[in-house]
Amino acid sequence: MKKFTGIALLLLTAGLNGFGQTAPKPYGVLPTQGQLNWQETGMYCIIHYGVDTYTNKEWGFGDEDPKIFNPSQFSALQIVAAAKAGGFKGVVVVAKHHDGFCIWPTKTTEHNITKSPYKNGKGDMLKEYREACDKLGMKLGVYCSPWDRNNPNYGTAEYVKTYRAQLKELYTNYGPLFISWHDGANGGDGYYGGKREVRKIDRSTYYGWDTTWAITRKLQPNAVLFGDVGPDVRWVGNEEGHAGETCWATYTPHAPDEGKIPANGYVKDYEGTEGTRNGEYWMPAECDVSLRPGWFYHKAQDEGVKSPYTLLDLYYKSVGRGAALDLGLSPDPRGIINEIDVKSLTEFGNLVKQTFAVNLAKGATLTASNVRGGNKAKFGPQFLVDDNRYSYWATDDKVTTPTLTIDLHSPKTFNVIRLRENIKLGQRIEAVAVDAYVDGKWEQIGEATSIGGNRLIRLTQNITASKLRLRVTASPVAIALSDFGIYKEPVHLTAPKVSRNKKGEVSIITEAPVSAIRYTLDGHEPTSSSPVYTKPFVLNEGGVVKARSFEGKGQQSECAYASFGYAKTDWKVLDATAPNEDWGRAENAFDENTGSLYSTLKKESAQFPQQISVDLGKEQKIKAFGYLPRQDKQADGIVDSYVFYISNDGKTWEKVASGEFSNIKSNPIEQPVALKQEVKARYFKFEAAHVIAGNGITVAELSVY
Ligand code: FUL
Repeated sequence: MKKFTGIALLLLTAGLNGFGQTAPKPYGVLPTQGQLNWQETGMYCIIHYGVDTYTNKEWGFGDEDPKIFNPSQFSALQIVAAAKAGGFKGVVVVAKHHDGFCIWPTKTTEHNITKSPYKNGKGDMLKEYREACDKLGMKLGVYCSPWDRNNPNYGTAEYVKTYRAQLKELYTNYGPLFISWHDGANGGDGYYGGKREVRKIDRSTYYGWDTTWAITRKLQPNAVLFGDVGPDVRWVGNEEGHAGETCWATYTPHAPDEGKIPANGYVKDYEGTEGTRNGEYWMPAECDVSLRPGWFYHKAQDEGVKSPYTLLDLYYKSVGRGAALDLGLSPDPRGIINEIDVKSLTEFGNLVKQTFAVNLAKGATLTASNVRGGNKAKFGPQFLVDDNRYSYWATDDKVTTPTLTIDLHSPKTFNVIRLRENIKLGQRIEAVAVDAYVDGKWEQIGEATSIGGNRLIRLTQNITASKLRLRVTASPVAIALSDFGIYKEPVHLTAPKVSRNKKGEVSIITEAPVSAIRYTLDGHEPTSSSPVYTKPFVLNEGGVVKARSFEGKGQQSECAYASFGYAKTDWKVLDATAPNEDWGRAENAFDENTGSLYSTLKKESAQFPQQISVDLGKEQKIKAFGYLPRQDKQADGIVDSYVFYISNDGKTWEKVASGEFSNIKSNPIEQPVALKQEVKARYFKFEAAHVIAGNGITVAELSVY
C-alpha cells in the first residue's frame, strides 16, 4: 500500500509537471522590479527650463548671471498637468543643465536659484515639482548634468565630489524618484569660474560611475538609472524619438575603441537603437525627443511644435517597439508650457486614449495549437485578453512556433495589433506574423520581430475581418505571451508636404488624392475658404507656407508648415575650401536638396577654419541665416563652431555673427542664427572653425532669411 502510494504520488507529480504545473524556465537576463515599473510607466516628459530659456540657447556657457532667471508665472502644476494631459505618467526635471545653474537651493555651488530674483531667492523649483506630481498622481525623476560649464573645478576629482553631493541632495530632499537621468554630453569648453578654456575628461573613468550609481541605489532604491550605458535603461542612440524596427530589451554596450570600458558619452551609441539579442544586460531603450525642435524654449520655434499625429507616429516607433517615450517639454520665459504646446499634447493624449480604449479582441474565442501541459486553466490563451501584463499563454518546452486563431464572431475593423510577452520570464519571441481570413482564405496582414514588453504593429490600412491568426515564427524556447489586442485609430486625413526647388517654386503634395489642398502665405492656418492649391508657385523672397488637406464633410488634416529663406536661383559660389570629390561640390550647399552635400572631408588631417562664400546675385536684406547639417546620420564634417560674414564687394568682409551650434551631434536639425540687427549685403561667408568629427566640413544646406 505504502509502495503503491509512493509510485502514485510520483506519477502524479511527474504528470502534473509534464502536463503543465511548472512555468517555463526564464530565458536569458531578466528585468528587475524597478525596470518592470519603468516598462509600465512607458511615457514621461523631460522638462528643460533654466538660464537657457532666457538666453535663447541650447547649451549655456556657464557664465550666465542668475539675475536673468526671473519667471513671471512659473507653475510646476501647469507644467505637470500639460504632461498629464498628453497621457504621460511622469516628469524628469532638469535640475541642472550643462550651464551648471541649479534650480534648487543647493549647498554645493553659489550658482543657483537663491541668487535669482525668483521668490526673492527663496524659491525651490524641485519642491514645487514634487508637490505638483503628488497632487496629480505623476511620477518624478531628475536630470543633473554631469558636465558643468560653470564649475571652476570641472575636470578635477574635487568636482566629482560636488556632482555626487548634488545627486545626494536631489535624492534625499524630494521624495521617491522613478528615474535618475545621466547625460552623455561631457567635457569641452566652458566658463569654468572665469577660466574660459577647454576641459577634456576621460569619459570611461572620470565620474567613477560605479561609485556614483551606488549612491542612487542606496538613496533611491526604486529609481532606474538612465544613461548611454544604462545600467537600467539605455539611450536609444538618437534624439528623434524612435527605436529600431527590431529592438531588444537586452544590450551589451561597447566602447568606440577596442578594449576600453564603455561609459556615458563613450559608447557605440548607434548600437543602442536595436540593442543586442541575448545581450549581457536587461537594459531596454528610452527614446528622448523634444516636442519642439530644440530642448529649450525658443520663440522662433513656435511653429515647429510637433503635431498630435507626428507624436502618435513617434509613439508607435518608441512605446510600440518596447522602448519608453521621453518627450521634451520646454516651459517658455513665463515659466509655463506655451498654449501651442499644450494644445498639441492634449490632442495627442486624446488620440492615444481613443485608439486604445477598446480591445476589439475581447470576447473572441481563442484557440491555441498548443497549451503547456494541456493545462488551460493555468496557461491557456484566455490570458491574452485580460488586463494583466504578466498572466500568459505558454506552450510546452518543445513547442516554439505555435499558432493561435482568434474568432471575433463578427467582422471587426482595426489597424493596430498589440502583443506583449510576460517579460518576467525574459524576452523570448523573435518573430511573429498575423493573418486575416478574408474572402475565404488566410492572408498575412502584418509581422513583427522582438516582441518583449510591448509591441504595436500599425497597419498601413484598415482591415475588416472576423477571424485572425497569430503565428509565432521564431522563438528559441517555449513562448510566454501575455497580451493580444486589436485596435482602431480614429480616421484622419494626412497633412500635405511642402517643398521648394532651386528655382524658388513651391510644391504642395499629398500621398493620396484629396478633394482640396488649401494654403496661406500670411502665417494664418488655412481654413475652408483659403485659396486652393492648383500648381507650383514661386516664392522668391521666402516666407511661411501653411497648408492643409480637405475632404468631404468638413474633414481637414493637421496644418503643414514650412519656412523658406530667399530663393537660391541666382546664387553662385564665390570661393570655397576645395571639395574632396565630385559629389561634394560646393553648389550642393544651396541646391534645396537636403540629401546632397558640400563636403571637404579627406583622409589626412585638415586645416581650419574652412569656408564657403556665396554671391546672392543681388543685394538682399538679411536678418538671419541657417545651417542644415547632413541628414544621413553620419557625424563627419558637422560644424559646431562658426563665424558668419557679409560683404558688398566680395573682398572685404564684416563679421556679423559667431558662436557654437550646441547639441548638433545628438540633434542635427537646421541651426537658425538671428543676426543682432538686419544687414544689407550681396555676399555672405560661412566659416567653420571646428567640426564634431572628421577632417573637413559637410553642409547639407545654407539659407539666408
Ligand atoms: C543631451 C543634452 O546635451 C541636451 O542639451 C539635452 O539635455 C538632451 C536631453 O540630452 O545630451
